[in-house]
Amino acid sequence: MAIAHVIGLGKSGLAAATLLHYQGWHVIIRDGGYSPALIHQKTSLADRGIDVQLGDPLAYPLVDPTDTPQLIVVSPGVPWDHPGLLQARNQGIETIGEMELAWRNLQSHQWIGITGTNGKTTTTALIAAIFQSAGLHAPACGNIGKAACEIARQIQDPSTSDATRTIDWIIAEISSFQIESSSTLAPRIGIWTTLTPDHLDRHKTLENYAAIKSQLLHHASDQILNGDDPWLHQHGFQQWSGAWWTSTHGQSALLGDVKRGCYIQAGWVVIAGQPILPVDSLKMGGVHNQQNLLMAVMAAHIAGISAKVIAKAISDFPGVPHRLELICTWQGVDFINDSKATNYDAAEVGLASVPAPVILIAGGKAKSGDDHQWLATIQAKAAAVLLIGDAAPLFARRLQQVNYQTYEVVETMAAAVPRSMDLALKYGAKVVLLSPACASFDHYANFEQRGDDFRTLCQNRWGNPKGSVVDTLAT
Ligand code: UMA
Repeated sequence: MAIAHVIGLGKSGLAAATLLHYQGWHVIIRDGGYSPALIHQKTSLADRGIDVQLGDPLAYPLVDPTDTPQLIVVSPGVPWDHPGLLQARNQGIETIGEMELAWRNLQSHQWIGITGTNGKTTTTALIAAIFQSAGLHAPACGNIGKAACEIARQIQDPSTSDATRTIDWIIAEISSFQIESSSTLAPRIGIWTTLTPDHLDRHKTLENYAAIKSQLLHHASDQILNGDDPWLHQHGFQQWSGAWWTSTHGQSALLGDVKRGCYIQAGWVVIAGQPILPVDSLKMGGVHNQQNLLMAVMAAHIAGISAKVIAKAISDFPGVPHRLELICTWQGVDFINDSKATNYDAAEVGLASVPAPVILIAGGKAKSGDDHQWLATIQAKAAAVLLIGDAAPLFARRLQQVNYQTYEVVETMAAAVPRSMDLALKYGAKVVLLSPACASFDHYANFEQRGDDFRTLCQNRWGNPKGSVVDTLAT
């Protein structure tokens, strides 16, 4: 029996291992971690015939060469240039990412691949909602939270219902980690939302990071680019002159040789002179969400979906969990969960989109990046900042350096939520916003768990759930 190693036992690793096991491989999952949750997983996977090695240093060659795998499938969170993976490649072992494995199994279907530093989750969710409204089976997957291999497994399993097994489009949010480990991934439509420095601990330079994102677009048959993004505007035009460009600044602002694309004119989303929907039918605020809307509408138009269906889907769209998600309103104060804002740019965009004055909850595991614009927006809009997590001392220092005094180090979410209401009343704030500008791994398994904690703490105190969100992953 052919041996496959799967590196990492998170969502991607589990989905890849399950798929390969189903296809008859002898699967061994190797994970560097050793936690009670992983030990529990190992036991349940052993019952299903999948071996797990925890606390694994990930090195090749193996002590017993007869155990050498024919294939290694790598989770996105494992560095693609990990020394163990370099050793494996030097030994000639085929090494691919989980997304590449999904692509190899699903490439007979039409894909939309959405990448970019920020905006990709909302754009993905909007596209999935429009396509689903059109009666298409178009599951969202990838970085948005459902591993693409899970879909591959579902459609191959005869016990899955026929409706689930028939796929019209795959709507995949694809991170730079997933692109760099997927050399043949070639979507029908590639979308690039924004580019600002992120993940530079892994990609080293902005140029490397941009080159990885470009790869997805180069492999796509049609490209859609956000012409309002400063980096794409400056660097994308030469390279993508035949692409579909989008702009919130009207048709004359469209880039590209033929100036084709989707734009906002007189309060309407328009394509080639045809009004599609009023821009204010989208309930999510902020110019950045208008940019996401334009890219989603453009993709739907290319796929042949009618303006009527697009307009209805957008007006019904309730929002995305953890992305400026309205949790509840108490005494006129909106509590908003923007836990997905894991870097300075996303947090700045979140803060800029809500009405001032704001009580901001920020902090977690700090990331490298340029915080100047974020600090300037805090000075302009935040009445007070509550700092949580490992980044609290660093953020306190940075706020002091820009002469911002009304911050408090509260350390935990459980302390931040009640304190935020005291401060909202004191300063007449309209909004309490969790927008961390940090990864979550200091206190939480992921940003979803952090946002869920905030939501539960708010609803337990103030109930009155107001916002509801679409579960785009359910299909
Ligand atoms: N691990 C190792 N060795 C390492 C690194 C990790 O063994 O060197 C192990 C960890 O101990 C852990 C497992 O790998 O048990 C975790 O794997 P993972 O980090 O790839 O996480 P998954 O649960 O598989 O989730 C991944 C994506 N995570 C990352 O890219 C970091 C999820 O994106 C994605 O939703 C999921 O696959 C399904 O496709 C999250 C993310 O943070 C949202 N993405 C980054 C972002 O948006 O900024 C790119």
